[in-house]
Amino acid sequence: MSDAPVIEPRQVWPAEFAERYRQKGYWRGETMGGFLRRAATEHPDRIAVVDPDHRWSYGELLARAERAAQGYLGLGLRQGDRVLVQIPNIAHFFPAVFGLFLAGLVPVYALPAHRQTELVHFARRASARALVVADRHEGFDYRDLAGQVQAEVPALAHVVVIGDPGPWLGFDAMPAGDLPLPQVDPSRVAFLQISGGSTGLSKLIPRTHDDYIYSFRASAEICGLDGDSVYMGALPVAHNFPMSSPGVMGALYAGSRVVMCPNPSPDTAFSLIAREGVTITGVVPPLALLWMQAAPRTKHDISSLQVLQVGGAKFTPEAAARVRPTLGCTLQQVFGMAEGLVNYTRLDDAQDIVTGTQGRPISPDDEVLVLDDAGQPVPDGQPGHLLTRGPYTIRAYHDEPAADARSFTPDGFYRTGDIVKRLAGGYLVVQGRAGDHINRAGEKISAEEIEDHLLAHPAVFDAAVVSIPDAFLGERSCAFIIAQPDTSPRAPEIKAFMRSRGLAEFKVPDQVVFVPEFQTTAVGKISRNVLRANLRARFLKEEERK
Ligand code: OOB
Repeated sequence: MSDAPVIEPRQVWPAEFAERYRQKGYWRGETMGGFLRRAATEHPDRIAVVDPDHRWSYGELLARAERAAQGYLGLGLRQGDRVLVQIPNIAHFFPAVFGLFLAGLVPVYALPAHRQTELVHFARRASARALVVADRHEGFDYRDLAGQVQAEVPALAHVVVIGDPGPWLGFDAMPAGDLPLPQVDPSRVAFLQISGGSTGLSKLIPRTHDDYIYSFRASAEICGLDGDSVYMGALPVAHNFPMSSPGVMGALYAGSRVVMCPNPSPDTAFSLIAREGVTITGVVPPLALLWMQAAPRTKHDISSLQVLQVGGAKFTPEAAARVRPTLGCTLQQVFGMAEGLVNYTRLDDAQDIVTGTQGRPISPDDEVLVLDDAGQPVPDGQPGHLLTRGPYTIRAYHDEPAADARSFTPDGFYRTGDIVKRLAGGYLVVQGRAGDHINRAGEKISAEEIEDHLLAHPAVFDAAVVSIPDAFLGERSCAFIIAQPDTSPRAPEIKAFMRSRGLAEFKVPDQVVFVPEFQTTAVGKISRNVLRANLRARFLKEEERK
């Protein structure tokens, strides 16, 4: 066991805010486990969750979640304990996480793309006591990864595997106890989600039952979900967008059907849309481009699709205008963040709003500031820094005092790092990022995190990672490297080295460029972000000349 002090996740709004959010009916005192119980009582026989191999009613889903809750308690896990989960888009995602909620346990959501380095960081940060994974998915064996993680974090006392457990404990073989399930406080932290990690390593985001349920209940209303809707999880559902905007949770809350799509390739996704009559799903811009390209030639009937949500990264107005003609459905742009604030274009908005903006906030109590560099409000239509606070935006990260001091103002506004323009009616147009991160097809990469890994290579003297505009990915990553004297590393070697560091594949630089030096100013040292900006500018100029 490590000796690091265990810090309990908490998320607290000042009393006058909490009171207002309750009084206005945003926070209703429901819990994640509680809403599933209600849904299973109200419509037990309605289909809740489908994947290519399973089809469970709300009643069956609840029964499976209750069994899992007993199993977790039977292992000795106790209310408030954190459990790292890395589960791809399969039906078992739901009994696994609702089992945790019912047992008062706190899931920590890793993405399927995360590897050893990331998982070890999350497990340590959260002081997790168990890890729940699927056996294999899309050719990758998560049991091997679990072993590597547990070897580094022995405090992870249990590894539970959905499917063939190999050397671990099977999800269905957890000891069934008959302990009473605990009362869960809706104002407490329900789970920890992963931040995009704008600087350094990803931070953990504590969301409460009250605030999160408000965000997906209101989202489900905005998206018109009801008992006839069929929501497909195409992106990995551990991510905030497909989880709660309105995502799988909003769909279950509204009594809709959830279809889990194992991978978002047009063929897999279109065949599930046709088979299950999917009415709404969400994708990142590069996937929207792929789907639009594939749609005219598909043999699948995708006419059930009414709404395609696109978010996570900027969708160009030109691409946005092609959604209805090619896919025959309404586009909804979604601009959100795991820290809270989510904006939607509304389904009845005028076409220029839908194609030209990233929507407006969910809540009348979402406070939005657009400020200049000096912290003064800019007029509508001018670009500025987006800050926000509200009934589902966090006031602090989990155990990150230094990041909190940077990311939140003293009066509780979250500095999103996004540069936006606000238009009449509160609609926002995303212009870019203030900080140094790369938004690669919706996956956020911190330049600093990647530079630290590059510097660990013996032939790397210095490294700077920047985003380069990319027609398909939106942005790709480019690592500028100064080699150590008398060494001549090559790009494939650097990429292989990065893979060997146990990182998610999307963090391996797309491009590696060796340079003799980083130009500094006459004064000498310049800040990393100025350096990155200069490198990017020079690179783009040279590309243009070619
Ligand atoms: C979503 O959440 P995260 O936490 O992975 O990333 C948040 C960041 C935003 O700060 C912004 O920089 C970027 O992703 N972003 C967009 C965008 N949606 C997100 N940039 C331009 N246009 C958009 N439509 O990505 C997320 C969470 C909930 C719903 C939707 C997206």
